[in-house]
Amino acid sequence: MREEALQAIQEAPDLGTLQSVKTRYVGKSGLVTRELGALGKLPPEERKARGAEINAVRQAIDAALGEREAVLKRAALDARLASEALDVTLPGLPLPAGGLHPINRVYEDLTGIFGRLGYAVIEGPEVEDEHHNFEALNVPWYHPARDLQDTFWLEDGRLLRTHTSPMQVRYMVDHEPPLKIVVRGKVYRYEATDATHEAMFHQLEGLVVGDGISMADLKGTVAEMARGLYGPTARVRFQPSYYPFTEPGADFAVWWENPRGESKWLELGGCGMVHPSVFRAVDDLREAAGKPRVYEGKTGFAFGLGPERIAMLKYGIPDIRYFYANDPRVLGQFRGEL
Ligand code: FA5
Repeated sequence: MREEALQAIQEAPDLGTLQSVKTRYVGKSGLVTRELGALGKLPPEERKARGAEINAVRQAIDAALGEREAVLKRAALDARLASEALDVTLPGLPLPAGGLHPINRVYEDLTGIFGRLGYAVIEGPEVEDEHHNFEALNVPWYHPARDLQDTFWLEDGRLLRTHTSPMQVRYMVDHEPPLKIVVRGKVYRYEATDATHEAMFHQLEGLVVGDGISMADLKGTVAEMARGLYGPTARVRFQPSYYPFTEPGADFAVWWENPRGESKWLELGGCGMVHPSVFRAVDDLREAAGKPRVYEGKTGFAFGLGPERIAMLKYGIPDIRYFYANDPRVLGQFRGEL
């Protein structure tokens, strides 16, 4: 039995087999254990010699089991280490990298410029109420200017904001002058789309309010923005225009040219001095909220522009709809660039 057991131990190929060999010989009802149990049935004079004999066998088996177990454990560990080894010299796998959407890159440029000029950068709700989007901005329901911004109405009477200007009102209701903010975010208009018009697009709104703010400040600020975008020789042009929430109002354009010699006036947005009716509407809302009226006698300017126009020229994108079609051939060109 001894030789047979030792051979089985030596030949056990893995720890599982070794365990069953162990059970077979020295387990609770193993062969050796049973022999030991049977000692009691032997006549006393044989018992001692037989006991010593079996114990020697058991010791030999235990020792062999211990050795074989150590060897097998070592082998199992070696195998695991070999299979889990990392070759740190292998070149890495390319990971799919995202990138900033071109509109966000233009926003980064713009908010960088205004951030350096000390403006706070804020956002606001895309679902608006009629009062903030129109009424408080001096556009009552019968005003023809409502036709200029065809509106997506929601079932509960609210709407998708048609411009970022309602944030002028919200911010002034919550803050006292002086203040300087730019608002970034999406706006929506119920419009037929074409190469330069989308039903969802973006705006950057600016608002500065204080004492003695003038049209000269507005022009200087827009010129500074243009220099920030297009360098120190950038030129801006203002043309009289009409917005119910400004008086006077203007449209502004920036002279754009690229190294290939292409150039044009880029109509960027609208601007003007904040209309006194807007300050009045803000003070009314403040009063209703238990806050002091603080906007009477203040002056300020505001502007709103479309970053899509800037991005189309900057990146040579011929159709605004490419920005939002989620075509990887377009957006993939901006991958990995931050
Ligand atoms: C406004 O939305 C005013 N709230 C801007 C403003 C703010 C004026 C503060 C005065 C004071 P307008 O509708 O012109 O104005 O839009 C402003 C800019 O948004 C446009 O110059 C253009 O760049 C962009 N824009 C307008 N409609 C679209 C459209 N459908 N698709 C893409 N860009 C558009």
